Amino acid sequence: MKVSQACIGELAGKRIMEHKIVNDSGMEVTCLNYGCTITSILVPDRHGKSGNVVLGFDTVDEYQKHSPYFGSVIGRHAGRIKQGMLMIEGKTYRLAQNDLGNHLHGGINGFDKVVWDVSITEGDDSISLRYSHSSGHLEEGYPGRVELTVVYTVTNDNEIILTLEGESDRRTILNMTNHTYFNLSGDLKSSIELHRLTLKSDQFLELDESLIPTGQAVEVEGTVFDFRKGRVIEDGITSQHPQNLLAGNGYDHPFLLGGSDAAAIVLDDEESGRRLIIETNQPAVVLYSGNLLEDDFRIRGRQSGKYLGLCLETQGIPDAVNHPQFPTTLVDKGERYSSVTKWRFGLID
Ligand code: G6D
Repeated sequence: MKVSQACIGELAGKRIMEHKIVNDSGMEVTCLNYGCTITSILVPDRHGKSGNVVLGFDTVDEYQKHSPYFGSVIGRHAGRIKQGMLMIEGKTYRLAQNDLGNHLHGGINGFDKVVWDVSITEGDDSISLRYSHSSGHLEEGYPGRVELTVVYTVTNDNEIILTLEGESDRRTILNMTNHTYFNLSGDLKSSIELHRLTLKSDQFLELDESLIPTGQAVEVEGTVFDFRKGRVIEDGITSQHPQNLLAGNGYDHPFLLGGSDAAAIVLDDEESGRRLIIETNQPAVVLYSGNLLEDDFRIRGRQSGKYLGLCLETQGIPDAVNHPQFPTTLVDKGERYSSVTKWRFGLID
């Protein structure tokens, strides 16, 4: 395996570092310390032809101008929090309201817009990029000073292991994820309507009109939210189910996972033969099918637009602070928050 690095600019007095990791079978992963952003993942199709399977840009300027979180780490809290209102130990905190009066994805200057410190660790069969950042008390309104690390480990088995960790000096909330948009066709050859998802989840969370969980978990049985035996994304795009219509003709929903790593998530693209298998220690995964992707910019030459990529954001449950029936996203002083997710790229059997 080999890793190379280059400085591609400067932001707020810090160097923007690009790292490119190539494993022994030719898989190539490129990342920036701007938002711990994964900008490109090159893996082969069934004919051995390599192609990029994620949405991303080549310049930081494009990320700043156009990116709806392409490939970036999200925090302190992924998803929405109603009206940005956070009550902890009887004290109310007002988080940045950056989405129709609600808080979304860590606020105006969330972790996706931070220039992180970065170091490299090389192992026999893996190379890791270790990003670190200290988020100050009351940044974006969140209580607590939090020391954060994000580690991306690329292995010779065509895996990327994402380890998102944090520790706070007082009780706060932490719920991080990576917001990569996958498109397994390779180099955006087609959009993701015919991608097939298999997800062993019995329930999804109903959303209200501002896309915040109502607190109601809904059985997937008999609906286009039932991915237990595999289903193409197009079913939710063409569906008249009120929740698909509400999301802008598609999915934007948290699905509850069984809490065990056995709840593997499998994404297939029949055309190219590429397969992505995701395992996680998180209680939920948000499936977002790119319903709201704008079409006023280009992505490496290809016009952007709805359904050009889909996200599988493994995480805690959005707005859980306002729904005590959900697993909590609160962390105590000195408690180690740790989210571990593994992406494994291969071919459909
Ligand atoms: C929209 O509702 C969706 C979010 O789920 C997504 O993360 C964002 O676009 C990029 O706000």
